[in-house]
Amino acid sequence: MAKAKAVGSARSGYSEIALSGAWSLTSPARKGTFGIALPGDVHTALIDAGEIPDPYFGANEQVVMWVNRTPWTVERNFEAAPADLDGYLTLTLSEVDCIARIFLNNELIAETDNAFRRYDFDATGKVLEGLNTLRIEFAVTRDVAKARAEAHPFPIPFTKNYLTNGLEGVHMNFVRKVACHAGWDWGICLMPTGIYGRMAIRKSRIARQESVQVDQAHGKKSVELQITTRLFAFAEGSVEISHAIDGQTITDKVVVRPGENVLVHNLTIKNPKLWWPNGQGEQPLYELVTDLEGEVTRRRIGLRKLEWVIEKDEIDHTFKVRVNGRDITMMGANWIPADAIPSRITEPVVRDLLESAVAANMNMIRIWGGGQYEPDYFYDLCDELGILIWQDFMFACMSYPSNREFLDDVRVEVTQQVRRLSHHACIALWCGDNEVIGSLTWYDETKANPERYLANYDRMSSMLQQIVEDEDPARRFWPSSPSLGYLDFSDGWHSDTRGDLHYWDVWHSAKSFEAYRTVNPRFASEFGFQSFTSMNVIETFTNPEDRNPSSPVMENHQRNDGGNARILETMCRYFRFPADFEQMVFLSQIQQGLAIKTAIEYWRSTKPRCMGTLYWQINDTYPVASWASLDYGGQWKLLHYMARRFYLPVNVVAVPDKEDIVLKGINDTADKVEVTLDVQVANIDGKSKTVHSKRGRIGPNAAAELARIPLSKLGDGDFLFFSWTGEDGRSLGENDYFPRAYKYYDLPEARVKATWSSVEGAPVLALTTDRPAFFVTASVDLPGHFSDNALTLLPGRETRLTFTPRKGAKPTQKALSSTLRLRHLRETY
Ligand code: BMA
Repeated sequence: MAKAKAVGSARSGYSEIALSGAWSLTSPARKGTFGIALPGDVHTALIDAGEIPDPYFGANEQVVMWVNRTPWTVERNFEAAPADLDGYLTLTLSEVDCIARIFLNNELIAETDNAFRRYDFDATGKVLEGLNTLRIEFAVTRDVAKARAEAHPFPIPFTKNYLTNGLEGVHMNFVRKVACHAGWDWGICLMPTGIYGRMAIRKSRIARQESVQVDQAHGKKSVELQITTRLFAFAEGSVEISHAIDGQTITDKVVVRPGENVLVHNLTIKNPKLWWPNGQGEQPLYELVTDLEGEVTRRRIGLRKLEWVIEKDEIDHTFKVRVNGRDITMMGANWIPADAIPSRITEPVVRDLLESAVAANMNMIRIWGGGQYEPDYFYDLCDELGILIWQDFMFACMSYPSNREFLDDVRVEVTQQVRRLSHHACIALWCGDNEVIGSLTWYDETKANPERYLANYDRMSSMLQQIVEDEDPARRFWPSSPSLGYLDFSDGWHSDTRGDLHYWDVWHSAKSFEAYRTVNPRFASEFGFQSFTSMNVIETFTNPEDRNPSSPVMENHQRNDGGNARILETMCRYFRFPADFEQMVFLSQIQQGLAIKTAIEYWRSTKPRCMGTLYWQINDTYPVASWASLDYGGQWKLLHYMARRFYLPVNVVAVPDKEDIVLKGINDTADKVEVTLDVQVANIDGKSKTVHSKRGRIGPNAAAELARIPLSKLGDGDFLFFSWTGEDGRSLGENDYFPRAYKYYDLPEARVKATWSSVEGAPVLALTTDRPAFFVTASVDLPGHFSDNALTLLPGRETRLTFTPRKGAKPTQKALSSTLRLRHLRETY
């Protein structure tokens, strides 16, 4: 029997019996008892017990599908000492996934229904001295969802986004659970069951903490903090609470009454050290310690004034972020849950992914509405790393019910989430949903009765808006992504004068990459292009005979109908066809990088019109062909290397303009910059001539034309190669531009040479070439990433790369050298 550990001290009045740890797992429908670690999920327990194979391998998705059609029960014993019981008890369970009945000592004491909520059940008088048994019985979510959908007065279609590979589909709009658990157009369908959040029995003398929120009002040299604490009191009485921050402590004795009590305290921080997004300044954090009679919570507060500026301008309306008075262009990507198997979402995994975002010069991540509200450590990491968060509420791509019961449940969910997260400096925007407005035009049912579904939509949307206005008035609510504004239900996939844009015509409608330059978004919050996941990742889920783009296994690991064909067909448009499977995988990543580079370089160059680009998507939930720039597991695909360059704060990009190629300087810093731009017309035979070499100036936070090269200067086999240096002569970057598709160039068979050396003990890889070589990419079979990749190498120049191993790893020079692999475009055919 597991013995529960009590925390807190008897004197303080607060203590906890932790319920995390070893539980047993059974099913009324199956034989056997297994162990399960909670917080955790059933799939992980069954994998560990050898009951199911790796769901990510081959086509095992269907092999393990029975798991989510089975009801599961978890159970454990715990002991309570007299000291654990001399107060009021709360059973706190959060992220219970999903519909469950909770039995304490065989008595049904509570039910859960919503994986996005924290449940606090009164367990006073129900926990016995000595041995207790807690049992949680989970229903089969898909069956409950179906029954609810059938009982609803009119049909509400669920998203068909994930119905590839013969999947049955789940009415995910009738249950509050991570929508992509049922699969998505990049996601496996596992429909996991489990508990992923806090699990404890909390003993309070009279009251417990519910939430602590911190509002900031910025003055000239000080910040006023308003700390709003919600307590739940079981009885009337007096309690003592304190808040300590920056060397100041407020202690207050208050009389509480049964139910919710709201306390407000004010503090002034003088000479505040301001928090800035990545690339704009530091991220100082002040620790706020709240102590309610021994129940201690800690929050880290970044002091910054954040505004989302939506104002009329000569185009239509701005859509931009202003931090501490400075307009800042958002650069980043969309985030989906870090793994399809919830137990695998851990702090180190998430930290690694977010650090890769920062390494690619990103300053914003959008947490997409078909995934989850992320755990506390996610937002702590973003505060620490300077990543702003566009936070969707969890609704995506379909209509949801708007009856009283559903809205009441969502009201609690969203109120709790806003109260949990609002103190974080990183949260920039609350957004109602992902693509729900647009989805009204996707389904036969919604198209046949648009008034009904629009009215249904507005009930939820207006409730979400009111919650944000009431709970976090300093932050903006944005109705949907994409949206054109308040009560504006027009097409956010093409209008580019206001609001945020999802531009999908290049991937989903097979338009050319140049089509990205036909739209001029104010803020592009989604656009993407797929590639295959890297070869070493493909090897983890295939047998050698599966390594073919139209094999059943590769098609199973492509969840967007026709996706592999789209990748291959696009290759025919831009490249010569690759020689074999491995080269095709590599070329697919070149192609993906090129598509997104085309979009982002152009949109950034239109600044201040466009003040944000978030490509779809940064991560994967399992190994799959997708739009992600990081492989499942965190390895950098070529797009991620290219993102680091196209998101450079001081960048120079080529934009075709009729008969010219315009070289535009982009400056995202708050100071003006002077760069010396050197432009060469280079030929694939290795010859080049300088056509421009001049100093140019780019104002603070601006884009400016630095040079204009007539296209007529470029003959057959020519391309532009340009580099720029700062005032101190230091190289700031290099870039190139091919006026025609690569397939039209007779690329030479370049021999790229790599030499390792050691600089201050760190391994450095020097690359040279005898002829021009493109998208030169070094890789090693070790976790980590190079300082750069997907490089253009010209003869007579040396490019040096360093390798950053993942935390904790210390690769030997031998391991680096023996696993080094170089690839480049010419080698693919
Ligand atoms: C979007 C997203 C997701 C989807 C992606 C790719 O618009 O919101 O629903 O995965 O497109 O199709």
